[in-house]
Amino acid sequence: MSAVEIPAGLKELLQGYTVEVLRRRPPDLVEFALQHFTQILESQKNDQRAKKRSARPARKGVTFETKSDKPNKDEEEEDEDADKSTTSKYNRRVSVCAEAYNPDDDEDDDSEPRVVYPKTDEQRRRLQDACRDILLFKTLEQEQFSEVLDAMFEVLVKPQEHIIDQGDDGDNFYVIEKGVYDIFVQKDGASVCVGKYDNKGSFGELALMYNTPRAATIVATQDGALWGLDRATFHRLIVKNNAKMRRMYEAFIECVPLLKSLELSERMKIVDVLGARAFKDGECIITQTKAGQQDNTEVEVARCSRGQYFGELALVTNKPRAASVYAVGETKCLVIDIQAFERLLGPCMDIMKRNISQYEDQLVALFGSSLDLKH
Ligand code: 1OR
Repeated sequence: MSAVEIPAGLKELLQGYTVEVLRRRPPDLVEFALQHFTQILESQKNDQRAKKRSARPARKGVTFETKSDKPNKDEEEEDEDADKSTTSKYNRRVSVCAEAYNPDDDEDDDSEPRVVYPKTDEQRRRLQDACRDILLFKTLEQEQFSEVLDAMFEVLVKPQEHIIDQGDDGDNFYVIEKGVYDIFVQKDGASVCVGKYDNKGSFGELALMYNTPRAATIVATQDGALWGLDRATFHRLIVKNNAKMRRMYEAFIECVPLLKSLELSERMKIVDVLGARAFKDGECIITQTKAGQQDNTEVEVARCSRGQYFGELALVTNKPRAASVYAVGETKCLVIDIQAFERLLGPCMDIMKRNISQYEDQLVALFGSSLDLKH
């Protein structure tokens, strides 16, 4: 028979419980045990948090500098600006008021100091790659995006390292460059793994957007690399910009005929997934699939303008792109990816199909022959 190993601390835990039972003589031993051990757990957690706050490891390879047109801003403003040194980036905020952040309270936008972490070309390239598909960055203009990249700092993490702990105040937003990260959420007093990030994506936006405690715990499962963005810059560039763009897109979507058949709530969901892309005069936006085609001359068959749409045909029919689309002048398009298209535009499918029949009529008129676009 193998010897049974008694886990360290078990004796003390049970002794402590027994002493408390004898002292207080509770009527329900199980319920008392629950209270007693929950209290111990909570105080352990608080200790760990306090330790973490005071001894957060300095992150590698980053230096910090701030740029501002008006460096002497009022001291009573947000404490983010209080200590901008190399260590401040990972400090936890001590307190957060429960008030939700209002993106319209931006009277002092220009006086916010600009945060810049200098980067090598190689770091910037890696950062740009990691940020390419981050939804929250999609509506940024080039200049703002560049400012966000300037402000991001590299965070190297080790296996089992907690990047975020549920219940803490939000300090940074994180974009994943590499590594796998488990997501834990407290359920009935236990920490449950509810998902993971696998080498891509971002997390930590909720607490910063809504001024709430962290909603989940994020733990690295292997060596990883993240890019952090501090709370103040996240507010200034992402939250405010997204609120502004959202208002603009909401107004725009209201006047897109195709989307009129959607419920208001459905239209709002579309706003959540829109990305913006700008094209230069003559730039190709969609390329016709030319397999087996003999004649390469292109003929303009239609021109779309504000409020109209293109690119749906191949998605509806699951067929190759039937036409090329070029920008006429400087243009800006709102883009919906295929997953969101399928998920959210179902109710518009009939209208799209009806319009596809009109393409066929147009083609007959132009070329005198019918192309079966729908089947
Ligand atoms: P945060 O600032 O609250 C924790 O810090 C982050 O974990 C959070 O932002 C999200 O970016 C990320 N529920 C809440 N937060 C989540 C979840 C999540 N998943 C990732 N985060 N759920 C899991 C969904 C698979 C819901 C659990 C009930």
